[in-house]
Amino acid sequence: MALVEINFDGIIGPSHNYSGLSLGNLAATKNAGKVAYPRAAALQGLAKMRHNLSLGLTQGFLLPLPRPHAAFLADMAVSADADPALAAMAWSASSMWTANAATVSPAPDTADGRCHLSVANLVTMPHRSIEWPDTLAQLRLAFADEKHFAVHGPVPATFGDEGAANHMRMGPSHGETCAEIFVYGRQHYGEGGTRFPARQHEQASRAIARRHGLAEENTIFAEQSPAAIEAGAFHNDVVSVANENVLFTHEQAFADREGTYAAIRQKVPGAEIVEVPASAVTLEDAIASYLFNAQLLTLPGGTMALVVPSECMALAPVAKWLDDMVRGNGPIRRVLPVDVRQSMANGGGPACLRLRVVADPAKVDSRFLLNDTRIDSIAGIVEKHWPESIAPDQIGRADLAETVQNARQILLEALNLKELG
Ligand code: SUG
Repeated sequence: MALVEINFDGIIGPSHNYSGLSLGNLAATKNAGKVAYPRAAALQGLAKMRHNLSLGLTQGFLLPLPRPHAAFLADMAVSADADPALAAMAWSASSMWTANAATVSPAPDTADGRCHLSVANLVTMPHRSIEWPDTLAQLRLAFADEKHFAVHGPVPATFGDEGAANHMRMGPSHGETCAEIFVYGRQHYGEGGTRFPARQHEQASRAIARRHGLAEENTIFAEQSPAAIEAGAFHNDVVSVANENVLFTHEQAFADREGTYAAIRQKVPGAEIVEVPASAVTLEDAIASYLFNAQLLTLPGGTMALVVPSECMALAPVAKWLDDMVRGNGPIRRVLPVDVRQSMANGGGPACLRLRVVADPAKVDSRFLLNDTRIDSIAGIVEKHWPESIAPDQIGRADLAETVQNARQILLEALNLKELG
């Protein structure tokens, strides 16, 4: 069985807009009310997928969810045009950030030797809490082979779970047993307390580790530093990313920096921790550039490359740090910038846009896997049917709702995935 890392990127949906829905996500709140460009956004996402495919990597995708979410508005007893805030939630294209779709424990790590996926409940943000039923339907289809996959429902909603964005895997190679690192946040109340929500609950992470059948000796639970959450790192993947034996992280990512590094070194023989000190790149610059919301990838030849948002090149301390890193002798040998600006303006960088699944591609429903022909076909549909722009006052309008629904339907038909309609 050939286990490889497959990146499932979310196709950016036709209702992509900027509604400032995520408290603590500084880009999203800063850009609230701006005009969004769904067509350009989706084409940027597809260009990133094409880029990774051209590197020789295996690439999959997940589909946009049905929007506007009529059942949510009905449950809230409002009509689409009655309450702009609720309408924006029902219209959000936030499922594009598939790093929040599920937590994935590949077969070599689990007790029953299957790859386990737990859909994330995303309860902290109302617009994201409505994603999981449709995401689950999609995961059950893509990973329907029960001999190789176990797809779980969400953990109880009282414990917030944001999926793979707060989960890392480290070990000698993707196909071998690895340590799984779960990063959770804690709310600190009172004087000196936190303004922003901690979106990943420790108990959600622990429940997932148990249901996935992970061995205790290969599991680490680490608290995210409250300072990082305060600075706008609403998920761990805004301040850390791991691949095989390498952790690329900001000095202020974890509440207990030394303890977390020690646990990693103990459980991951040969672990290399590439730490960016705050003296070189402040937490603020790391979050503004999304330096760590990068895809750390092992290329087919074995070289490790970092796919970063192009914003990193525009911020001098970050660009310098990356340049010095590549000139040095570290494990990350290449830096590859990509333009995902439309997603970035909502706080979603290259790493947010993908869900990593280590599996044998032959066991995945092939309709969810990409090749150049399929990307061309998706891009053609986006060019023709995705709205060029969405201004805030258009959200909730019946004519735009029809355009958005129609665009998704055409995509489902072209991909032979009508059962998700
Ligand atoms: O949940 N933004 C997303 C961004 C998710 C990024 N994902 C990872 N870090 N893995 C969020 O905060 C903004 C939508 C709006 O405001 O219109 C939003 O949902």
